[in-house]
Amino acid sequence: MRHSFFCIDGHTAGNPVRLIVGGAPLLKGASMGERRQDFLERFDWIRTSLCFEPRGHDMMSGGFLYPPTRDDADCGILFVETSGCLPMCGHGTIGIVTFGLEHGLITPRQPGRLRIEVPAGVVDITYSVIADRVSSVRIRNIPSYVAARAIDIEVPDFGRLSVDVAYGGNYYAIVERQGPYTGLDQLGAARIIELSRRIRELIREIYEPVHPLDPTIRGVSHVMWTDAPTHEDADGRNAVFYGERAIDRSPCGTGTSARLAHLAAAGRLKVGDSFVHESFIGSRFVGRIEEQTTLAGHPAIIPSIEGAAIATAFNTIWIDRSDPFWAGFSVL
Ligand code: PYC
Repeated sequence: MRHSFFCIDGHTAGNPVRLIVGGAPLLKGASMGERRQDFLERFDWIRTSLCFEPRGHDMMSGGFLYPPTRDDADCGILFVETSGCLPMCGHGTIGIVTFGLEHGLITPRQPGRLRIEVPAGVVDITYSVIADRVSSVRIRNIPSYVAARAIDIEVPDFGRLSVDVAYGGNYYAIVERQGPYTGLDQLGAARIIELSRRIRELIREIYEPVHPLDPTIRGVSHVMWTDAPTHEDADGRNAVFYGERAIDRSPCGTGTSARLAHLAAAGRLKVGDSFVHESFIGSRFVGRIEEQTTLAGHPAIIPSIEGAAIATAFNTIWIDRSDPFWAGFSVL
């Protein structure tokens, strides 16, 4: 049996985005959060087939557009990635909105504005168009907060680290320069991946953050290493690890949101401040603290992230059950 998925492929600030236009399964659920659970229970093979090798790779990420479950939203997004179905994905939203608008798949009620339902909540979008191309997308993201501070871990073959955990749509272990960590370039990509996997495991053994309003969102999934910027116009640089072998090529939208909450909680940024975040490959998002708020009693912020995406291909992918690798694989 052959399943066909028509996709628009592209990237946001260098990180892949695969918008799966044709072949989305019908999902049960009264919210995008419930539909995410249904997808994970019944259709996760679609994610693994389209994201892992041989049809994808370690960084593959994307999503489906769905009709929203609420009247005040223009559309819904379900994210798929090598690491799972994320509650929210910033670079993915920028890409999906860009490709969706450029190809007539999303019709805004008000030009330049969209309201999108994602599993983590509702995000408001503003975007600019130049000559039929979406030139930038700004996401006003969900409430972001610091979940834990100063978790001490001993990382074998590296040293002792004190790590904070913050939420920006996913839970991030944030590692700032300290002791054995002297900067991204000193570590290099292969070592960042190796250490991040260990750090995530060590944190998972002792601490599990749970979203105060949605217990299906839980656990540290991503590790963010922070550093000084290399570009004059940037305020900080990061390497965000996800899945089993990926470093985000973009500055990471939910990671930037978590970092903004982290810096605000430490008094290093305040409402109205911008923070230009540089990725491991030098691409940039502009983050901003829009508002101070609370999330079930936790001090929180509403961050926004702005970036741009480029479509690179139409891609019809077949999944044929007679292919021994129909469900995808990953080499660790
Ligand atoms: O942009 O939010 C993001 C993201 C999550 C994982 C990779 N990118």
